[in-house]
Amino acid sequence: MAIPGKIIPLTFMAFSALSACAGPPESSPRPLARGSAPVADPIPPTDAATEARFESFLAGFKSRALANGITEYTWNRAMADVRYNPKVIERDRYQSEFTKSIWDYLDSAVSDERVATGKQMLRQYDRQLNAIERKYGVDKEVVVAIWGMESRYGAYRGKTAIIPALATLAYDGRRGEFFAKQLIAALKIIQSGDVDERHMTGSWAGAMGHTQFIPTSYLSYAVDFTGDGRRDIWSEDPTDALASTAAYLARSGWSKGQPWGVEVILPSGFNYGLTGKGTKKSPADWAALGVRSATGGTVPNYGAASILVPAGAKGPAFMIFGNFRAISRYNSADSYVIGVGHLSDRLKGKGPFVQDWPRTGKPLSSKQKVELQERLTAAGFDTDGTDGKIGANTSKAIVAFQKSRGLPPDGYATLELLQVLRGS
Ligand SMILES: [Ca+2]
Repeated sequence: MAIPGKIIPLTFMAFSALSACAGPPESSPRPLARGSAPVADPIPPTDAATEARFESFLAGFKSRALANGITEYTWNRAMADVRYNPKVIERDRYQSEFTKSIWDYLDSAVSDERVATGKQMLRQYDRQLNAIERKYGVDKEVVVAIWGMESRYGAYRGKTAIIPALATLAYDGRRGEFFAKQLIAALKIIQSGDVDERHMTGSWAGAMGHTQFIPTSYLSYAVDFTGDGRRDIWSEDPTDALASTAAYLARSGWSKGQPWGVEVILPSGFNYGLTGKGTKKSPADWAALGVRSATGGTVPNYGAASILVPAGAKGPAFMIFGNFRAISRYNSADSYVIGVGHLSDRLKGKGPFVQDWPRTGKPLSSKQKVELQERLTAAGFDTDGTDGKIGANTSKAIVAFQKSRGLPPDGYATLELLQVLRGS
């Protein structure tokens, strides 16, 4: 998820994680596995006033933790050395400003190096990956692709001590309630005996281990695949983490044998009003509208599909299936899902995209997106709010505006479009 060197903004796994799974009782702490997690980076100092406010926040938070089933013993042990981590807040502020075009993102997400390393990992962990695929029915290449995206195959699992990081973010309050829940979930993990507070490391925003599970996702989906009684996603051996990711996708509705999506060519004169996740048709119905596979032939009937044009009419188009949604439970950004999907295809030996991206265009900044929404709404094309995020309502408004001006209605937000609006 959101660790340094990763590109997607604000990425968090399944907010909707459901029940906490019943871990082993906390009364019997077991010795930790050998070769365990990286040692956490030291926490830089902060001013005394902040530290004091933070301490008093934690004193208040303790009763909430206890009310949620955390024992006095776990709290005292896990919180003993917790300090405010100013670095985490720095990262949090920086991350929220980050924007990148989808092609720049995919260039690094699915680099030749990442494809080559992924293939090497498929060979190295062949036995474990085949066993995981058999058990969960999720393509091993997809699991490995997520591993590659989340931590560069385990190389960047993160060395931030998780409990202080989550406590700092819960105290900070920008997304305080989210991180308060993660903190309680993290304490539950420690209480279960799967890891101790010293070995619970990860990225600054609480994502942990090879496939960067946040604590609530860990509680819901992590599995012990090695059979040592411990769900260990932190140590060198990636087996439990990879199996946990497969379990997560299986529970997110993964359909065996179905691709995430297929690159397609849209016919000239295609109605871009039909693009987006809101419209679903069978591959045969899309074929009847002139949509064909980019690599030739017809798209097999994998089930109901939508058409995505992530960079507008001038870039590649994709026919996406239910498994696109399953991957998006891991991280909801379309570019992330396309990155995982494409990397998995490359790991299966398939080639790069047939169509190229419109690389001359620059992505809009958050500020420009807000301006676009304001101008659209003022011009009578309601975007239903101006949050700086281009969602379904804004796309619809753009399509309506483009139609009114005789522009190709692809619903895609560009600087050119903003300039047209500024001139109107
Ligand atoms: Ca294990």
